Amino acid sequence: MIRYSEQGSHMRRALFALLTCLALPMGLQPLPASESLLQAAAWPRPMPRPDLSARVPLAVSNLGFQRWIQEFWPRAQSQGVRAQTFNAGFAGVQYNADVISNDRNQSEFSKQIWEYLDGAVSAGRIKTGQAMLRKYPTLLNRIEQRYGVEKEVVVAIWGLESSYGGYRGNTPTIGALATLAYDGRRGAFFESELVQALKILQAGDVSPRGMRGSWAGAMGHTQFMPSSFLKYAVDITGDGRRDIWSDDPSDALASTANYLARHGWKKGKPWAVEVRLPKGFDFAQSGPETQKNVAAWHRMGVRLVSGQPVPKYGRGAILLPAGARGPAFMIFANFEAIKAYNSSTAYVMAVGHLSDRLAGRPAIQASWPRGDRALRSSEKRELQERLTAAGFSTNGIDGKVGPDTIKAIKRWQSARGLLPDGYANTALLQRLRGG
Ligand SMILES: [Ca+2]
Repeated sequence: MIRYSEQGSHMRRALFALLTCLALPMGLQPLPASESLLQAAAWPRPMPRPDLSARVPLAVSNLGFQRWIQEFWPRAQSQGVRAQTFNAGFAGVQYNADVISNDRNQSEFSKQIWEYLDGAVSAGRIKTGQAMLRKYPTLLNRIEQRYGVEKEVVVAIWGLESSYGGYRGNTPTIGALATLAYDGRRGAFFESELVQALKILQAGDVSPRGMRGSWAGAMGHTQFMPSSFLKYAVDITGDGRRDIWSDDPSDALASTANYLARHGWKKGKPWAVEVRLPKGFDFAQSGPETQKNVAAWHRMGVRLVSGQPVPKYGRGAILLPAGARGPAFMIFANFEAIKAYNSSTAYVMAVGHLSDRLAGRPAIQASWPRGDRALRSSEKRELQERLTAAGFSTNGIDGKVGPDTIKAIKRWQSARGLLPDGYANTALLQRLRGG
């Protein structure tokens, strides 16, 4: 699922919501009639967009926003949205400044993967997940049989996406997506999602009032974006509606299993197993791009943490989420299926590990390098700039350590005769600064 980071201070969000309320004009804007919407193409271009980061009065933003909705109508219509759907969907919709404040809040600080996993796979989340397995045995077994996805994996995604339905989000989806589409940062993406959301309303799966979710447009128990809903949502209750929003999680969980199945989930295979690397392991062979059969890894001395051989699960790769000094994993095809849901390695590991714990498998055995602090995004940008300047391109400077940056680090480490584990920490940055 394509999703935005939704971390943010609840306190700050509450304060911003309060300011927003104070700035709101009394009453809601009247809904433009479809006739006026049809004239929209003849409207003059809107004024240059206000600088939203300077927190302009909301009424100004909302005026431009209402004009944008008028301009958007013919584009929606050309993609099959009917006027009745459009008007019902946009009834009372206002520019949502809170959505933009969340979108702009890219924290300078990020969590280390072990801090993320501590929270994501906490004792409380494991316990609640076990309670959910006991609460819905018939439903979960039916989903497992129909889609071929283990119930613990479906429940793990549920636990991470909405704390088992506890935090599904209460932001009206049309307003959130329209605000993001109007705002322009990734506007084309959000406009496309907005059209898909209108099509969901048109199909009758949910009412405009009932279509709610996160500020970034992710909806229901397992936080589907509208485009994913249209491709993968299913009606397992048989009432003719794919209802991922209501308290009953049946359709949402079946839809999640369908999503994983359609992204290649293989029942009976693990997402990963924790392994022990031999002394003298060639770290240049680590990373998701180097796939080998289990037998080939076995010949190189790779074993389960217990010392036993890794069972024949097919092709796998060695993942070192915290470099050579942290735990090592052999990841398999199911890792990629979870990654289709959310591409962050930390997310995939959290889903995978939570599902393992729900199935009664043990905690991660090796210890994390907990003394390492997370790099700030300014430091990550500096790291990327220095690697690129040294001839090891990171394919852009975005302040995020993704696959290209990890590859560049590994090549730089190899060229310097260092252990090429691709791990970015302060020690690596110090070495890069040292020339
Ligand atoms: Ca249903």
